[in-house]
Amino acid sequence: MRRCTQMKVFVGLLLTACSGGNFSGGSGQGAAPAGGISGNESDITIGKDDNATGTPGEPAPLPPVDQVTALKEKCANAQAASFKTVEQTITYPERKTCAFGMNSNLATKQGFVQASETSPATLNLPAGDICGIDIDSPADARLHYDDFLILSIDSRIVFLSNGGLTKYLDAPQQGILSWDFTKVVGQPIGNFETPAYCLGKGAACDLPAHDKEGPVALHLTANEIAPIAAAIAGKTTVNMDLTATGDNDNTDCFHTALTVAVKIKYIP
Ligand SMILES: [Ca+2]
Ligand SMILES: [Ca+2]
Repeated sequence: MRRCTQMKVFVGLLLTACSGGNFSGGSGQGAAPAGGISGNESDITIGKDDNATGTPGEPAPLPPVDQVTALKEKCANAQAASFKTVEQTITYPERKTCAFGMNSNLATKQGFVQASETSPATLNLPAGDICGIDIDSPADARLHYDDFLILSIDSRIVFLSNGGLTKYLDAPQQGILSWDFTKVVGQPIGNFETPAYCLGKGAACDLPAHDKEGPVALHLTANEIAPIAAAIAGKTTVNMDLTATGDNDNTDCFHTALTVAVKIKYIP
């Protein structure tokens, strides 16, 4: 299964690269390796630069609260001129149908979370302290999905389109929920129309409801993103995956193609 996932990542990158012009200047791609070979001794830390060998789906552990608080304060107190931004365009191609009864998926069962399928992507990280992440589809995008959709960065949930499923997950740590399909598989959905969970109560979070079409707009400030930012500090890339779930229908584990611009604000 891991081999398949890695191959999907590889193919996804090829597709993105071949589509041309999607990377806005490739600044994100250029910045990350530059930081990695800077020779800064603080970069040479065990476990910090091992994205390629890390276990897929295993998030970097959240650092202690005081470290996260320090990052929030650094972001809050920085002069406007100290911030830089990198932008990357990620396209998740359309995907359809659940492989019911395969891998971690159960057989079909109406009204239960029986299956999930993931469209993987890789987010390039700049070298520095991340103070905000904006994720925007084009305003006229018509994202549509069935049953539910989860966007995660390093397996930390950015949004989960049915907030009712959060009760099956581990309790949030520092306000951060982690996506773990093994925790929700086989659980009753309850209400298909429960509103979405989004990271950060105060953050802008727009996404279409179940069985609706619309754009995606998520604007995460340091207040929301700092625990994740501190956890992934030192990495040059991180998984940013889109997962769709299903209960029993042929039309499940479905999402339309989604293109998002990911703008990362950081202090070099
Ligand atoms: Ca159904
Ligand atoms: Ca369904």
